[in-house]
Amino acid sequence: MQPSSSFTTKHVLFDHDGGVDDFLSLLLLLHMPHVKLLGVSVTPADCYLETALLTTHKLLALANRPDVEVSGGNYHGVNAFPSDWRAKPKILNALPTMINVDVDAQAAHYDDNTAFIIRKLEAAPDPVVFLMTGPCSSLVHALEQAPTLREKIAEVVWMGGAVDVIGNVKTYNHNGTAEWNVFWDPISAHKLFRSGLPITIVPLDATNTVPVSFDFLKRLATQANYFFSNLAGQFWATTIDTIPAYEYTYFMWDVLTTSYLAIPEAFDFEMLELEVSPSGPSAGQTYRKPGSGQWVKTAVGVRKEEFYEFLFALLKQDIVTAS
Ligand code: AGV
Ligand code: CA
Repeated sequence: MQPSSSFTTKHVLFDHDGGVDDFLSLLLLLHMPHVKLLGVSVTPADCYLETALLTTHKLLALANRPDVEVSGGNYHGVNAFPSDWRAKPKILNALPTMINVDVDAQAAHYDDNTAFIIRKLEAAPDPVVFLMTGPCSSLVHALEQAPTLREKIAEVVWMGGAVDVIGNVKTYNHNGTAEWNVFWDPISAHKLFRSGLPITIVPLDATNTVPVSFDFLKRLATQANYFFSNLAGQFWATTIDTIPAYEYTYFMWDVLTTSYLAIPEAFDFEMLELEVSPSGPSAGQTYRKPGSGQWVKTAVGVRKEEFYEFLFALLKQDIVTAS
């Protein structure tokens, strides 16, 4: 299914953390006709920042969108991602389609994405959708510095949380209830869920239903004559080595979350009152707190076929020559 062109334009600020599905999310955003991408901020969480900035710039170059500004963050959360996960997306820059894409050497410099977010929100003509496919620290820190800019945010859309399912953090001193994007900086997440901002989350409750499967990749490969289907297939292939352990299986976490911007009607939502544990063995857990939590629009399911058809159709579009 194609995204409906009758949608009004959405101004989107995108904050990602450099995982493979974060980059697939960037590809999707660049294909959505109703999305005006105002900027990309990279939080150095599930990645190494230099590599992630390079990949971001290479993808923008391939999509002929070097005009989209990019900024990296310099805050590091309290619970670091495992090094092997952070190093994994380095493969992306070595793929034949990516390795010779020339980007400015400046692309890999350290930066202050908090100032960047503030500047972009100030400049936005209308309230924006703030899409986060990594931890929420950058947004929370930006709003702490410039609280009035919350008026410039129409909706926060976040891949984060595990409400009625177990988490995907498996590490020392933790009871397994948290999802990684929340766990990386549970203190910021705790603040976000007390901010009163309009928040939509796509937690593991929804993403667990969409693992990256061989069947999906096989079908995508049948349309590999389309440039971006081919590229996306190469990206996804790098994630497949971890099946079948649950904690290590690659799901369409960020891809599903980003698709919400185009096919909201394919999702089932519940309004839930939620809170986040800021510390302790359950740090980063997103739990129900009836009566005193923050109301959060929570994705609890998706019509899978609709979602997959949407991906197949979108990745057939050619944006290489678009200006
Ligand atoms: O918890 C899901 C988040 C998503 O934003 N990330 C990966 C996605 O980009 C962390 C994560 C959980 N399990 C992982 C993760 C795994 N097996 N490999 C890499 N990252
Ligand atoms: Ca991510």
